[in-house]
Amino acid sequence: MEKTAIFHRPTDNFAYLLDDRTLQLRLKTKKNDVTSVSLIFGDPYIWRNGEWQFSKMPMNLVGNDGLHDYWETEAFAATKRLRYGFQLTSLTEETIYTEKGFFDSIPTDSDYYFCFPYLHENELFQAPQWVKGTVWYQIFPERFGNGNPSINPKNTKAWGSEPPAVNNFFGGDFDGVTAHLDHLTDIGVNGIYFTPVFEASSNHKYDTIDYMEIDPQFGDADALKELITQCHSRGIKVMLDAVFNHSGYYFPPFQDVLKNGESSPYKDWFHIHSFPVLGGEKPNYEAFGFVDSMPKLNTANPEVKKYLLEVGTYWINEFDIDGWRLDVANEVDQPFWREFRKTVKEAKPDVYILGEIWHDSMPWLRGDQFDAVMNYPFKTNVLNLLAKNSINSKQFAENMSKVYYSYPKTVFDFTFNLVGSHDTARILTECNDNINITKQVFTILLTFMGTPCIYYGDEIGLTGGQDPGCRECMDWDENNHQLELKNHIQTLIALRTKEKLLANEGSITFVHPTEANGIFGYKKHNATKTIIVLLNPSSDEQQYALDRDQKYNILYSSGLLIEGSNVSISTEGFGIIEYNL
Ligand code: ARE
Repeated sequence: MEKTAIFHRPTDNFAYLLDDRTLQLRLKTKKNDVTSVSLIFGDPYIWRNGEWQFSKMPMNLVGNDGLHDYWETEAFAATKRLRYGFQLTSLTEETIYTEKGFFDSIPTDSDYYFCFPYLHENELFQAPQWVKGTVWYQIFPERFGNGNPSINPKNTKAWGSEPPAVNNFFGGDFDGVTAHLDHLTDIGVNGIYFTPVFEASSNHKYDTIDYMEIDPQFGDADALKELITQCHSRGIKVMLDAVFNHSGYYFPPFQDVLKNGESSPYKDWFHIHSFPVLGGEKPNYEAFGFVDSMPKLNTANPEVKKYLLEVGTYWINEFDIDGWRLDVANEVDQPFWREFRKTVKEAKPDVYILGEIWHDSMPWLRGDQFDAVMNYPFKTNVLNLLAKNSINSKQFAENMSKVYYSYPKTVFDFTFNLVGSHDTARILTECNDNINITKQVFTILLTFMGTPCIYYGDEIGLTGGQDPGCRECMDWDENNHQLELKNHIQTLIALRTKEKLLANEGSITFVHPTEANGIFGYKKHNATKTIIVLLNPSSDEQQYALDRDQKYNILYSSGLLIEGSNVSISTEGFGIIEYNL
C-alpha cells in the first residue's frame, strides 16, 4: 500500500457538515491501490471497561483524479462529537490510519483518532438557497442595449458600427437593458450579473471614480431602480460588481494624494512607496498589476474599510440588489472580506457574495467570506477538451474530479460555472464557430453541479476574441441569431428548471471513459432517480453500456440511439437520460 499517498485532514474538503449531526468524510489514496476502506468512529467520551466504544462502516469509492482515488461516507454523530480513523485494505496489506499515524491493529484509545470536536449547526456552509435555482446572465452594460441616446457619452459610435476597442463607446445603458428584459425571460435566465456600473472613465468601468454614483452614461438612480423593480417582478435577481481591490485614477482621494503628496489626508488610503507619486509603466504605488490608472486600495485602513462597507450596504438598502460580485477578490485582504460578509448579510441575509478568483479558492469558502467563486477551472477544462482538443475525455474526467473533490460538496453545489466572460474570448470563437461543439459546451454548463452563467450574446452566437474583442454590441437583429444554439440553451434551461436533479439537487459522480477519448459524462442522483449526461467528444461514433435492467427515458439528445442497454452517440452528439423511474 502506498502510504505516502494516503491523506485526510478533519477540515475543508475532507470533513464538513451536511447538517448538525452528519459529517461527510473523504479520504484520498493512491489510484487503484486500496481495495476497501472502513470508517472507525465514535464519541470520544464513550468508553466501556477501559476501551473506547466505536462503530465501523464501509466507505464508498466515489471517484479518481488520475493519481488518487477518493473515498467518501457520511458519519452520523448522535452526540455531535466525533473521533474517527480509517481501516484500509489492499491486496497485500491492512492498516489503520489515524491522526497519530498508521497502525497494524485498531487503537483502543480515542485519543489516537482524527478529532472533529463538535458539530455546530452554525458552522454548516450556507449560501442563499435561491442561488441553486438561478441561471445567471452576464451583461456588460456599455454593450447590451442603448435605450436612451440622450445620455450617450461623447463620441458615441453608432450601435455595432465598428469592432469593440479599448476606448470606444456605443452608449449601452440601463434603459437598454430594461427594454430587452423579454429576451432574458424568453431564454429562461433569472439572474443578471452586471459588470461595474458606478461612475468611471473607461467603457468597462473597472476604474471607479465614485462608488456611490451610477455612471451618467448608464442613467440615473431612477433608471436603475426601475430596472431592478422590473427584474424582481419577473423573478430575476440582480448582482452588481464591487471593485474594491483598486479605485480609478480619478477617484477623488487618489487625486488628493497626487495633488497634496505626503500631506494628503488620504495618503494611507493607498499603498504609496515614495513621494511624489508617479505613474507610468512601473508606478511607485501598488496597483492592479502595474496599471497606473488603478491604484490599489488599502483595505486594512479603518477609513477605507468604513467607506467600502458603506458602499456594500448602500446599494442593498437603497436599490435592493441581490448580490455582489467581488473583483480581483483574492488580492484583497481576507479580514476585510470577513467584515464585508457580516455587514452585507446584516443588511440582507440572503444576499449572494461571489468572488472573482481563478485559482484554488478554499480559503475564501469556509463560510466566513464568500458564497461562491467564479469557476474558471471548469471553463478551462471544458474548453481544453471540446474546443482546443488539448486534453482527452479521460483527462477531462480526471481534471474535473480533482476540482470537484478539492471543495466540500456543500460548497461545490453553489459554484459559479461559466464558459466565457468579458475577460475571455467568446465561446463560439473558441469552438472555431462549430455550433455542435458549442452545444456540447452548453450541455455541460447547464447540467453540471453549480450555478451556470451565460455571457450576453453567447446564446445567439456572437463571436469575438480576447478583451476587447469579446465585448461587442449585442445584435438585436433576429435574422443574425444562431437559432439552433438559442433553442438548445432554452431547452436546457427549461429542463433544468423542471428537473431539480439537473440543477443542484442530489450528488454527482463522474463517468470515466474507457478509452482515452471515449464517451464521458456524469451521473446526477438522489434517492429515487439517476440522470446521466453523456457526450461524445471524438470524431467517430462511440458506444456506452448503460446499467442493465433499467427503464430509460431520454430527456434530450442529439445524435443518440439506445438499443437495449447500449447507447451509440455520433460525433459531437450528447444525451441526457433518466432512469430508475
Ligand atoms: C485593459 C485592456 C487589455 C489589456 C490590459 C493591460 O482592455 O486589452 O491587456 O488593459 O493593460 C479591467 C478591464 C480590462 C482592462 C483592465 C486593466 O475590464 O479591459 O484591460 O481592467 O485596465 C487576472 C485577475 C483578475 C482580472 C483578470 C483580467 O486575477 O482579477 O486578470 N479580472 C478582473 C475583471 C477585469 C478587470 C479587472 C479585474 C481589473 O474581471 O475585467 O479588467 O479591474 C489567469 C490568471 C488570473 C488572471 C487571468 C486573466 O489564468 O490566473 O489571475 O486574472 O489569467 O488574465
